[in-house]
Amino acid sequence: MNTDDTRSLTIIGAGLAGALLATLLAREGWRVDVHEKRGDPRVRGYEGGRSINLALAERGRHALRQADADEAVMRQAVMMRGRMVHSLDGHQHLQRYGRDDSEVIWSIHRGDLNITLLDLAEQAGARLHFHQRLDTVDFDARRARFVDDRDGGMRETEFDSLVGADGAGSSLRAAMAQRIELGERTDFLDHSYKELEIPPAADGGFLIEPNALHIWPRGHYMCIALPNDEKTFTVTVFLPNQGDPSFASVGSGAQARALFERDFADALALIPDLEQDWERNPPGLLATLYLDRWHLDGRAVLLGDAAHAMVPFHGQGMNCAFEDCVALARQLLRNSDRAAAFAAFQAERKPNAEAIQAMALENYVEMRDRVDDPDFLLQRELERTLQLRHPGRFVPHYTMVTFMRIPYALAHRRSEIQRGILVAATAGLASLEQVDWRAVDTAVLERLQLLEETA
Ligand code: FAD
Ligand code: E1W
Repeated sequence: MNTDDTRSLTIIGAGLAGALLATLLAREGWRVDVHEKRGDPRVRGYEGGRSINLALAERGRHALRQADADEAVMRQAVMMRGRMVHSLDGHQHLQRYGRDDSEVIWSIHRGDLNITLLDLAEQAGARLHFHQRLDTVDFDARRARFVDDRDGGMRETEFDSLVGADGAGSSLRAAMAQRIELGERTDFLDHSYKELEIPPAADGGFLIEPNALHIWPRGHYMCIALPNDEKTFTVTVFLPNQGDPSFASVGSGAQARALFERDFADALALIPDLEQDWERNPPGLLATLYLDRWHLDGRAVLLGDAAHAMVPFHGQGMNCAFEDCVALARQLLRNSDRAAAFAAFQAERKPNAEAIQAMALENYVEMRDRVDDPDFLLQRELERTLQLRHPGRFVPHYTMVTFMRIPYALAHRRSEIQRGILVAATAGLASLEQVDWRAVDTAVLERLQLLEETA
C-alpha cells in the first residue's frame, strides 16, 4: 500500500466520469490508477464505428472547464438551439431552448468525448489499465481483484480507496453491498429504447436541420434525433415494452417499417437501414437507481450512474456525473479524512441526484405527449413573458436545469411552484391576452424569492 502518500486513489471504470475524475485529481499531484473492463478505445476504434451522441449542457461544460477539457470537446460539438417538433402530418417547428445562441446545448460523440478525456487523464499522469474488469474486493486487506475477459487472466492490486465510476451495472456497488446495506432499489421504466441512424445527404451535408434536437412526440411513445459532426443523426426510438405499439408487438424489421410508415413517415424516409438496425440489438433498458448510501467509510465511494442512474429524458445523466466529479475532487482536496470527504460528497450530491432523477422521469411525459399541445405552448409563452416581467425571480424550468448551475434540488422546488402558477394562470385560456396579470404577478412575488437570495 501507499502508506507514505495518502493522496492515492483507484478508480473503477474509465468511462465519462472515471476519466474526468482521474484528470482532476492527477492534475493536483494525486497518484491515480484507473481500471477499465474494456479495451483502450484509442487503439481499437470505438463501438464498431457507430455514433452514439449525448447532449452536453452548462453543468457538464463547467466541469470540463475545471479540467481544461472544454475546448477540445467543443471542437467536435454541434449546436442545438431548440427542439424541432415533428407532427404527424410532417410539419416541423422549432421551439427555442433559450433567449439567444448563448442558451443552447451541444451534441457530442460519446466515443470521441471519452477518448479526449482519456488523453487528458494520461497527460495529467493518471495510469490507465485496460482489460481490467473489477471482479472481487477484499475491503479488510484493501485488495481488489481484476479479470482480463480476453483470457480470464487475474490480477490483484492494493488500494487506499476505490471510486466506483463503473456505470449503472457497477461491480464495485455489488461488492460494497456484500459488506453493508446500501438500501439499493431499481425502478425499471416500462419503456425501452433502440438506436437508428440517419446518414449524410448525397451532397455530404445534413439531411435535416442540424442545429436542433428533433422530437417526434406520439403520446405514449416518441423518437428523438441528435446531430453528429460527421453529418449523420442518431435516432432513438422510445417505446413501451408491452401493448401496441411496443417492443413486444414490433419485433421484426418489417413491423418496425410499418410502425414508422404510420407514425414517423418523415423520419422513415431518412433511415435506410431501419430493418437491420432494428433487428441488430435488443432494446436498451431504462431505469432509475436509488441508494441510501454511496460510500463504505473511507474505503469506497460511488458516483455517476453507479450511484444514481436515471432515465435519459432530461439529457442530464452525464452532466450530473461530471458535477459529481468536481464535487468529489473538491471534497478530497479539502479533507484528508477519506470517510469524512466521502460523507460530505454524499451529503452534497445525493439530494441533487434525486431531484434530477425525478425531473428526468417527469420530462418523459412532457416530451412524448405535451410538446405539441396548445396548453403546453401557452404555458411556455407565459413562462417566457414572466421571465421578462420578473427577471431573476421567474426563471424557466429548462433554463434552471440546463443553462444554470444552481443545485438541481433548488431547480426542482422552484419549478414545482412555477408550474402551479403557469397552470392556474392559463387554465381554460386560449391566449395570453386573457391572463389576469395582477393575480399572476402577486403569486410570483409571494411565492418566489429572487434566485440569488436563495442559492
Ligand atoms: P458510464 O459512462 O457507463 O461508464 C462506466 C465505465 O465503467 C464504462 O467504461 C464501463 O466499461 C466500465 N465498467 C463497467 N463495469 C466495470 C468493471 N466491473 N470493471 C471495470 N470497468 C467497468 N446524459 C447526458 O448528460 N446527456 C444525454 O443526452 C444523455 N443521453 C442518454 C441517452 C441514453 C439512451 C442513455 C441510456 C443515457 C443517456 N445519458 C445522457 C446518460 C449518460 O449516458 C450517463 O449518465 C453517463 O454515461 C454516466 O457516466 P458514468 O461514467 O457514470 O458511466
Ligand atoms: C435535452 C435522450 C435525451 C437527451 C436530451 C433531452 C431529451 C428529451 C432526451 C431534454 C429536453 C437534451 N433533452 N429536450 N427538450 N426539452 N427537454 O435537453 O438531452 Cl429524450
